[in-house]
Amino acid sequence: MSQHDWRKSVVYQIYPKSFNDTTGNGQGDLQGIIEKLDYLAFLGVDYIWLTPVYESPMNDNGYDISNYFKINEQFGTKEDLETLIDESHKRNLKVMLDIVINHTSTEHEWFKSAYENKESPYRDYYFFRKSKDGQPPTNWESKFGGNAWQYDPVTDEYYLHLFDVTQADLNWDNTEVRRALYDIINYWIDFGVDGFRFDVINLVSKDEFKDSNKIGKEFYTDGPRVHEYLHEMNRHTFGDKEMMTVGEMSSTTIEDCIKYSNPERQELSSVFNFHHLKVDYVNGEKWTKGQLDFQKLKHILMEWQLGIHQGGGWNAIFWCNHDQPRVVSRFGSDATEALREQSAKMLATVLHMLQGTPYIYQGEEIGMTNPHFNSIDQYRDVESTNAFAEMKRKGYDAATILEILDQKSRDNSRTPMQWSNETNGDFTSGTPWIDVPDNVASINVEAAINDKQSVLYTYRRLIQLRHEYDIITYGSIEPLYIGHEQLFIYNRHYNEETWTVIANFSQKRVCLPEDLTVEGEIMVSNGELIDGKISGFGSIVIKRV
Ligand code: TEU
Repeated sequence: MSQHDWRKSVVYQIYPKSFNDTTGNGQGDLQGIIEKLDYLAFLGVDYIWLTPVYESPMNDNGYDISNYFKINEQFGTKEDLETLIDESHKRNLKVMLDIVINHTSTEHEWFKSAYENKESPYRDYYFFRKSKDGQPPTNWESKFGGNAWQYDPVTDEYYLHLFDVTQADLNWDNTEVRRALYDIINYWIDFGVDGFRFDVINLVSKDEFKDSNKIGKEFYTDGPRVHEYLHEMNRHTFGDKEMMTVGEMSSTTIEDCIKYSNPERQELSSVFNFHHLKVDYVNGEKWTKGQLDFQKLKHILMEWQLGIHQGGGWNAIFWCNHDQPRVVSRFGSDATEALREQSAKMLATVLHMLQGTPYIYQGEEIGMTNPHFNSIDQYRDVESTNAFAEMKRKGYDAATILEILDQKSRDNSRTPMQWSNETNGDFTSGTPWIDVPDNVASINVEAAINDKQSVLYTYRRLIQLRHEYDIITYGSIEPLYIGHEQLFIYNRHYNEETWTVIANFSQKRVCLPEDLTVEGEIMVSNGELIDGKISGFGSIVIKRV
């Protein structure tokens, strides 16, 4: 396989609003990203993915787009983005943009024309439907709480919004809509970007509008025409170009993800799924205080690794993104500095030795933690504030709600990037739009660069290994001792070679299984192996000789 095969790449996700502010307005910007490209080149990643930077009222931090051809002034200008792309390319970094086309903002021209006007040529760009016996057309729930239909009083109809009320779902069954969306993608291809991340792209084909006995997911997830649409999109846009694409797939299946990402089908290059991150939900409910179900985590990850490998698809692999709490606080421990360091390294190793394209979310590479906010006033995210109101309505006491938010809120990952131990972590010279965690004094990029034993150097090493050894990209996977209560162990096989990955998910020393030998060359490790025991949150990767 070629040196330049995109499958050997590692992606770094940037949430521009929280990355680096150069204007002092408390919010990050494109110039701020440009300033930090040398750092990303030092880390060694191949791609950066920017979450949406288009014009937007920012009710959902840019996932509510009002103009796909304009850059949000808060982030800068088109020239800034051009410079960002050029400067990235000089450093061998490629740039992916986020494409949000399941819905537009209700501030988008199309929606503004369609709303309160049945005769608008854009009315059929969205889903406007009549009420059912004075009730919304269906009982589907919005992913951000409440019914998924909003009333339009002038026309006496409702429009569908699977997310916030200001994010109206687009009608992909209308060929004109699809054509308009392909124009957007082609515009950014011509602009010079190298790839795309497609937001909730498996929700674009809606089935019948019928009541559900759950929340409605079955009527729009991996819907009836979704594969046809993605194939069509591929053919009309990036399909024959050298572009890496990844689709964000909500509540999907292995079977569908093979279809989305098997190259023969010409849909997308790779897929994100979230099943392995729902392992601390109680009875499948996000807004609960749960604990990691370690067996479930291993089983889900392995099922997806094996299934996608066999079906010729391709996984995007990740622990963190802008919607998820920090993994070190979540599946590791941030109780002490030593536990944080060890568990962050162990989690990095387990993930980066899997097959697929690894994504690193800004700050993960230095082991950033959840901020542990203790007041609702510190939260900004619309989903979190809605959930807070909903839990209050249900009678939860404030302390319990705060504990749940501390564990589950999307704001856990949206706090500013911690660059140094200066005021506000040197993220801004002004007042940050969301608080900087107290631990910025010790957890920051500057400190991490100066300490060769830091989490940062483990990430660097893991990226280098992927670039150097084909087994990590192409090798098959073999789960071992899957029922073990503390250890996550697997082999990778490629040609005649075998690598073994051993990771301890507990704080305590744990005995290795008796018949597991540790002979071979150690490729990366944290912690120690003494008398057949592996240290708390230790991990080791052995190349068998
Ligand atoms: O997220 C889709 C999505 O369903 C989730 O990750 C969601 O945030 C979570 O289920 C809530 O519990 C994407 C974006 O990543 C997210 O930031 C946007 O808010 C959402 O789409 C709407 O565009």
